[in-house]
Amino acid sequence: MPKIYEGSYEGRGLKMAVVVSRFNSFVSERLLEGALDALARHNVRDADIKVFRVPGSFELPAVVRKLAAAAGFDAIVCLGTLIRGGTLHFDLISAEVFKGVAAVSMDYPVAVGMGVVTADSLEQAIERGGSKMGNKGFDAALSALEMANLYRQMDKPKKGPKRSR
Ligand code: INI
Repeated sequence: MPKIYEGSYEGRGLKMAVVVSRFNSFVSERLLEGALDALARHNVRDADIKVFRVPGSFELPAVVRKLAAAAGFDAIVCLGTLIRGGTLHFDLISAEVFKGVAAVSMDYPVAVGMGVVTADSLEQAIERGGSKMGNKGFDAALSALEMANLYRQMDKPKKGPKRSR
């Protein structure tokens, strides 16, 4: 049998940061509720969760990077809501947010859950904030837990025969 590495959703003892943008707060606050619900259901203690609020999604990557560099967290959950308007603004911000957060997840050994909704309309966004299409904040928190546990497994020292000197 091959040795399989796979993270569980167990959150006991994990230190979590949640970064949420206030823009389109009607949806983003539902994402935050979903993320906190997922963490509570998987045994993360309130005392081990810190929530950071930023003005808009554009500000998410910078704060996620600062938290990753501070190294006190096992995982960071990133939440925001981008809704397409009539100009290029949405496309420019969305691309930077996703690239920026992805770069942090590759530059630092910390798990990052991505729960930024990108929608063509408010209706689509609401569907992803706890209605028809689930809650992307809940999903992002679960992914963050799984990845944090996977990293823990990958970092465990390998068991093997003791070498004689
Ligand atoms: N920020 C969002 O989180 N969602 C949006 O839909 C959005 N739109 O469309 O403008 C948005 N803009 C604000 C941006 O993220 C910054 O906060 C702002 O530009 C100040 O730096």
